[in-house]
Amino acid sequence: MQNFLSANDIDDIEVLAKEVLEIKKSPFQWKHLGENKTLVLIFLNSSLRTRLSTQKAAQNLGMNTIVLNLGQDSWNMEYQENAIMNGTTAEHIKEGAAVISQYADMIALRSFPSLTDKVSDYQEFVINQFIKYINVPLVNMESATVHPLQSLTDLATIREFSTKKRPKVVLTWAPHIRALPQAVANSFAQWMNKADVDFFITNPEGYDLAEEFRGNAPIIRDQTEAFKGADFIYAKNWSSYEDYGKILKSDFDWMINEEKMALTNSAKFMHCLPVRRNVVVSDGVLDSPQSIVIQQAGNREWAAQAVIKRILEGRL
Ligand code: SN0
Repeated sequence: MQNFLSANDIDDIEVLAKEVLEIKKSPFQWKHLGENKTLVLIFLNSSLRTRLSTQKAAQNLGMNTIVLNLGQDSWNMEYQENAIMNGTTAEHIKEGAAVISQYADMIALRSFPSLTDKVSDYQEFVINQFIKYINVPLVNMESATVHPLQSLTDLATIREFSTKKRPKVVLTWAPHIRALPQAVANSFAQWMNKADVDFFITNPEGYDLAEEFRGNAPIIRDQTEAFKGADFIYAKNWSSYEDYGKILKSDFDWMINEEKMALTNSAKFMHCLPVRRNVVVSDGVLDSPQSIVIQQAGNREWAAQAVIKRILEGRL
């Protein structure tokens, strides 16, 4: 089955990023590819960009789309095998997933981590339970550990805005008031490690990402040092992986501001959104011409279209 779960499902991510930018130039020439086919989008969590861009991408390819907010519009799903279902869950994933795939030619799923059970989250328990019981391809719209549609968009956006062949790209941890998943940061690191860029990570102690995602990327403890000469600043908060799901110390000194951006090589500022103003990043940076967050979000549509198109063509 051709699932799009992470960078590991793609032979050459740079080629796919090029396809994203090609599709952007002329997106409506494959209307017949998805004719009479249906994409069911399942959300276990909130979504704005992913919800809209993935539907629009599928529609650009001629597909029908159905959106299901699981547990809100439908029955609460049970994921554990051999569960005695005398509690709050009314439908087991065995029937639920099998039934959904009766109506779908492709399924897209968003399922955030629990942030309490590290083993289950990092084994991708929920998305794997879906994969086990569906019989159509699955597109990951952010799972417990990764957000590949976002990362593909990020790589394409870097290529679109870069004046250099090999730009310096810095992933920086930023403050937040809530414990957020590591997925966006994990995924960005995984893609950047495979891309033709000079990639660095800066985060406070205790916030190192899992080795399987950060790879050999240098971790620089001094944020201002990391920013020097950067061509792209990619900001994101994440909760601790080591002390799993915890906020160790809300260090608001790590907010991205104009002073820090001035240390860079006129870097472009990127964030996956939603972003909390004046917590993660100052108004001054977000409202400056250096910020490309809106263009980045716009590219979500073409990235989703590139992935869905490849699956429809059977060449993911
Ligand atoms: C999610 C995350 O993984 O960090 C989705 C990002 C695409 N972000 C949030 O949950 C932000 C919520 C908040 O309260 O700011």
